[in-house]
Amino acid sequence: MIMKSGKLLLLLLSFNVFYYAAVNCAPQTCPATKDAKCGDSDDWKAEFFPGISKIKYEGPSSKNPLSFKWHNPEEEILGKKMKDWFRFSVAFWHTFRGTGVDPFGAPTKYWPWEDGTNSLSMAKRRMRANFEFINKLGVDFWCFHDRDIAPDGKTIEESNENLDEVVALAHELQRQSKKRVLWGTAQLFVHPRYMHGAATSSELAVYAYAAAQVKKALEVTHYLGGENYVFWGGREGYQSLLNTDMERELNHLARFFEAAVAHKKKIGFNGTFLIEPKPQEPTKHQYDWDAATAANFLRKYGLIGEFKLNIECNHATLSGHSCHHELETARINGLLGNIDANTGDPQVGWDTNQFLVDIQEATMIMLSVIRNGGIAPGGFNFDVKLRRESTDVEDLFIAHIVGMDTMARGLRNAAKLVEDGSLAELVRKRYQSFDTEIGAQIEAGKADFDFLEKKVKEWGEPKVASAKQELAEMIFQNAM
Ligand SMILES: [Mn+2]
Repeated sequence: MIMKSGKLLLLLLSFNVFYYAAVNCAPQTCPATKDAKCGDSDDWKAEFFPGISKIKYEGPSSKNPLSFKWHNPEEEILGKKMKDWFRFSVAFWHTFRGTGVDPFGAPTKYWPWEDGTNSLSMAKRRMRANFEFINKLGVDFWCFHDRDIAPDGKTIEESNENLDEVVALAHELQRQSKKRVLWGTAQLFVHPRYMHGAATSSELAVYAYAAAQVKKALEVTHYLGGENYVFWGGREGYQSLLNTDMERELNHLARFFEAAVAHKKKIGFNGTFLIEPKPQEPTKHQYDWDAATAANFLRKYGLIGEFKLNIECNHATLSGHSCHHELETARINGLLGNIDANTGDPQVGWDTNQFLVDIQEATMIMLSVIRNGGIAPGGFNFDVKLRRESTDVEDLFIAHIVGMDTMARGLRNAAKLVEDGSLAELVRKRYQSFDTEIGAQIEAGKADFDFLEKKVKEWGEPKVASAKQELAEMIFQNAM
């Protein structure tokens, strides 16, 4: 019973958003450098990551943990630079707001530049750290939630002013570094006002508040040159159908998205809108359950041309699918827009947001991306956090490096499979009975049941060929 309620608590609470509580109970850090560096100012005289220089490609034989072994950004694979296949992005919320707090334990990470507050000056110092990090890591993009980069105010006006101040700094840091926003988003799940949801809240005033927050988040994403905008409906779902008008909530969600599309056009924002499916956690049932559910929602409400999907691998496995399945479902519906490159743990039942280090999984992901002709204007966002027990500053780099190297190995392997062609040939052969005149008639919708019944009488019992699954697995594995 204790185990059971513990697990339930984890399911409800494990998204890493408890830094507000965490910050409040964290000791005032800046231990060694308190006088020199921390305080009311966002000044930080020294480097945030001293002793770590720009991460370079050193090749597979390198033993240097602060180097790429497989990701060689300028190298061409299948006619495209590796960096352009991936468009890697750092997620501000996990990398700079993650504290290691979990439902049973206090924060474990006290980065030297943090002063234990959620002040505006701290937000700006943290933004400078973000840009030093992405410069040294050598990624071109970053992603953010509004409330993670700037503190919530007492009123929406105050929140917007805080956001404007931090965004102005980010804009200047982007100009200096030539880094870009892959996507922005609004955090519509931490504040208690969103306890019933945001666009699907039973409270009209909360729906309006969410609209105002998304309006501002869209505007700052546009100002920062964001290439996409994401909707992750963390609390857009239900805990019980007994007290929920599901039809009305879904209608409200569609109206909310329509209004977002209208505002996007009004301000001239050309970025792609992305829905991020996830089946549950923190709600019992989230409306954007998986790619197929989200696609059906978009079709029903006539929004199919206005949105694509941001597929997150850990969300895929939570919904009972593989990441490859979700990517293929999005791709064949023309909806593959972005990938949140992470993974779960097969022995743990919640959204652990771990760095993806499984080379076979990375290869399957890259097979989908190659079939999709790439992922731009989306990219690979590291919606990923360090384990609670990983507490060194350099772990932030090591984790991203192994995540990037894993995807790079996936791309190299997938390219081998594409160039070799045996797997594609196996699939082609499997369906070759349809590469006939009658097959063409069926696929064109010109073969009615009377005609097919006549053929069956002519042909007799069909000969059925082997699916050759193990051969497919052998070919796949030989590319690793
Ligand atoms: Mn995500």
